[in-house]
Amino acid sequence: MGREEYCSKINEALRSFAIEGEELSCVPFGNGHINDTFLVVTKHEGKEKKYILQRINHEIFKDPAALMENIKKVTDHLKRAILNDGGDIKRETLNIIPTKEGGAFYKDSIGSYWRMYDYIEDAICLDKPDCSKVFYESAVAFGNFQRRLASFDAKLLTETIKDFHNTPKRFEVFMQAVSEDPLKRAAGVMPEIEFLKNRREDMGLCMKYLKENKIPLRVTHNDTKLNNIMIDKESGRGICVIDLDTVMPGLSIFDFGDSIRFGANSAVEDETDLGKVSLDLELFETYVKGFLKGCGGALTDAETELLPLGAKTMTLECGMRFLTDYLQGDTYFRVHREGHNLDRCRCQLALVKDMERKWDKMADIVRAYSGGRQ
Ligand code: ADP
Ligand code: GN1
Ligand code: MG
Repeated sequence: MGREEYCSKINEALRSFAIEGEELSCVPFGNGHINDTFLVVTKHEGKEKKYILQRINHEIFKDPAALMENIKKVTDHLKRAILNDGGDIKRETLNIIPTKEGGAFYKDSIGSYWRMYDYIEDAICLDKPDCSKVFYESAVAFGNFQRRLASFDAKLLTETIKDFHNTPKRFEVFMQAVSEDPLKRAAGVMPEIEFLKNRREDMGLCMKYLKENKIPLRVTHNDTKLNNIMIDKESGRGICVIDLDTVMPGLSIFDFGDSIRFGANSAVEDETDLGKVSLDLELFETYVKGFLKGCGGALTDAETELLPLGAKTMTLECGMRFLTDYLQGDTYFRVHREGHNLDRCRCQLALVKDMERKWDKMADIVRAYSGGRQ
């Protein structure tokens, strides 16, 4: 779609939502890899008001109506829990702006799906923690999120992406991409392919433990990157968990693990200087402490013990997903440069290597905070 056509679709979408005031601007916003996000500013009764407008990626989320139904149910549940905790429902969860007809999304004339949220004021999103307090607070917030959803009936949710964190299934898809190799890229990434093949068994362990009922299936976020949480500018607290597209039944250790993969890396997710990539053990410890506190004793002993494995599995899985996308021609994750997915993959694999070096220390840290000693 050309720029002009895209702008006309944005305007069509904007006209369909029940927003207050006259639109002043609408600009691309945030660093998400999946949806198209815009910051919309309007003027209402002399005051500026901000909204988030998003075009839902319906190549990836095949049933946006069911997805929005999930978000409606989850945010309604969260609002009750937040009120119970004495919190502020305007700032501590996403608030859907309805269309003028009362719907949760708008389908435009070419079949794209749009939604709007209230903009969460005086809060920021980070791609790297700027201090350990921020990371601690994000851990508490993701832990709280899990605790607040513990009483939510998982059967009410549609699986928005099938087998999202089914790592063995992801491995099969990866191997298929290697054998089909549509862009003839596999020859250039043999060390990465071998690295992943050598860890096939390790990366299937969490799903094996789930099958054997060693760990429970819960309602989880499934995409717990630091930039999926809003940090209050004044207090530095993790005020609101956002990006609820993948809230589905899942593993607590994967929510923990994805946060570690992203936020406890001493480098950014797409760092090309692999010498800078390492697991920051202080940040790891900080997150363990905050997450266990937020979960409020809800995790079983087995889940707690498996936190390091959750971190390693999410890092391997994410590296494998980036490589799969690179082999398939960069059709899933938004890329900003040639070889971007390969850079992201190499960074994840370097982080896995460092986790393997620090494995005993990771286990010691978790042990020190388990048993309610946080
Ligand atoms: P994606 O699925 O593409 O990652 P997100 O829902 O995470 O999309 O949104 C992308 C970015 O937009 C976030 O990282 C955040 O910076 C910003 N954002 C999203 N929702 C809000 C909101 N309600 N208020 C303020 N900023 C938001
Ligand atoms: C995507 O949507 P975003 O940018 O928060 C992806 C996650 C990956 C992440 C890697 C729906 O997250 O699973 O871990 O990129 N989301 C989806 O940065 O695939
Ligand atoms: Mg996001």
